[in-house]
Amino acid sequence: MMDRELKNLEFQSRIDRDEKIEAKDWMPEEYRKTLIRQIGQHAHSEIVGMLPEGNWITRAPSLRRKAILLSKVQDEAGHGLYLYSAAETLGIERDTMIEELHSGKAKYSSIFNYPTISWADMGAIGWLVDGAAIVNQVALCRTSYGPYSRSMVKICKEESFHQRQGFEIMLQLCKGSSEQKAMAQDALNRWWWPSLMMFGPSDKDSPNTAQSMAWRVKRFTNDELRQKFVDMTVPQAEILGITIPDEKLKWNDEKGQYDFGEINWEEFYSVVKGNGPCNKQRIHARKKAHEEGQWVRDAALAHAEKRSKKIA
Ligand code: BYC
Repeated sequence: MMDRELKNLEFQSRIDRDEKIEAKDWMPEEYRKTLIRQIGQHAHSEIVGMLPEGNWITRAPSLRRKAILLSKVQDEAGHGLYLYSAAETLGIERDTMIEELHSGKAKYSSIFNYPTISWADMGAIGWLVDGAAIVNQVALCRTSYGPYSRSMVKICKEESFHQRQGFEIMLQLCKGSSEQKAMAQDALNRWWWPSLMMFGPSDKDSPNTAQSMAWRVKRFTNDELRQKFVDMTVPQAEILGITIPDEKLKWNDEKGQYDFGEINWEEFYSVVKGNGPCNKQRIHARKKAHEEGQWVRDAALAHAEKRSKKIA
């Protein structure tokens, strides 16, 4: 048997025993590539994900809301940093990942290409988008790559606070005037379907799922996680007293889960390809921030060089 084949077999049996793979361990090149792709995309999503909410920091309705939103958005920056660091352990440079985001080569979550047009969108994002992120990320706490799995544990703790703050905004609006309740309903109408799309294409159209499941990079398929999210969220909408915009949504007693309508996959692929309502705006904002931060990177490098000369 070839050396590589043997190594692959050994690697798979470590995965099957649920051992964590660490940065310096041998791994198949395709495993490394898959992780760089997924963790890189995940990191970019956190950073681009700061933009739609950042849009409301200056317009939050009270000082309390402003302080909470500000720290939530800062948390997202922290999540991005843990994830870039986790990806770097696989041998990719952060600069390369950032270039790939800016050139459109690397993806980020489709959800952040939708606009945030009212304060209720801050509630809907926390409740639905962070809610979907938790369902996905709790599963990723058991992913096979050690550095990714450990960063997920820390991120999930903060994410559950984010989800509750979003739900609380929705609850306040739903207990308020009829105009406020209508704002909450409108936000749910606009964010529901894009939130379901966050889980990715349906299993039959997901090219990466089978291999990622075999490597235990993913612990559940896209459709399994989407179903968990729907089952968890429907009772929460009932508490709020607002209606999920899906006529086909119905409890299925036999399966013990909710049935729901078909996702508009045309819209999903169009957003992923760069043609969503805000794709261009988001990449423009990221490039501008990167260029404007050049002096900070230059200063940090100059400082590091000076220190290393002193130590030598
Ligand atoms: N948007 O074979 P598939 C957050 C791509 S941030 C765009 O199923 P995979 C938050 C996919 O990359 C949360 N692209 O892929 C932050 C693949 O393309 P490539 C972000 C998508 O990787 C701030 C192709 O479609 N979470 O929570 O097995 C404020 C085929 O898909 C999307 C993560 O990134 C999408 N929605 O499964 C608030 C979680 N879906 O790369 C909140 C980590 C799929 O082959 N990532 N694509 O060209 C994952 O769990 C998996 O990568 C996915 C996709 C489930 C997303």
